[in-house]
Amino acid sequence: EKKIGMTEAWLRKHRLLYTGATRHPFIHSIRDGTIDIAAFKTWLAQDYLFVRAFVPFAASVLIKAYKESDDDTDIEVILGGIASLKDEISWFKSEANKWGISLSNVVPQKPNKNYCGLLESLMRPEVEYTVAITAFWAIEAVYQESFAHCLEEGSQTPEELKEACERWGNEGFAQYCQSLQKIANLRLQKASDDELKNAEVALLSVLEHEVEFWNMSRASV
Ligand code: HMH
Repeated sequence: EKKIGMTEAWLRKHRLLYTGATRHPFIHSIRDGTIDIAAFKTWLAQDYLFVRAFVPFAASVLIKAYKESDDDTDIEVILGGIASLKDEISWFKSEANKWGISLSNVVPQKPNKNYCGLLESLMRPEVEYTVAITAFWAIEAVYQESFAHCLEEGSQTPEELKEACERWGNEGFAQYCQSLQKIANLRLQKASDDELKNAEVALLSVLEHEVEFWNMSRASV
């Protein structure tokens, strides 16, 4: 029998919060086709700003991996993630165009600002690699789990939203998230009590901000 990793143990421990982040009413409304398109548009514009802030955070995780990891493959996994962010930003632009949204005029809402503030705080050099990679994994995993749910058998996701769901719900993204989780688990196995505590706090912060981000999108209609 395979011993479960720390991240799996934490997701069990904080199951309610994790479910809140990955099975949010916003996600349910995509999946059952009742979503108000205005809410989707708000999400799209706000998430574009979030992703722009996520790039330097990802770069900071890469720097920490370079300095602190003894496993070369960590860099490759993180670099792959950064490379797909370039593609993601282009996708946001063309998707915004499709919906008639001007991204240059978007103002970040409070929950978005707060979430970007968390990213900023995790970018500080004194934040350990173990803590940063745990947060990085959690941020990606929430989107993977959420959007994959919209594509499962029996879902009634509107055709025009399927491409968005595919971005994070596809099998390749799922594997990338698993690679990040594996890295986090290996680091957490060797972490000090203090690092463990900080990583768990970071995970909880990510989950809370994700819930607020969905709430924001939904409240906009
Ligand atoms: C709010 N969380 C949010 N936006 C994203 N694009 C992701 C996670 C995944 O990259």
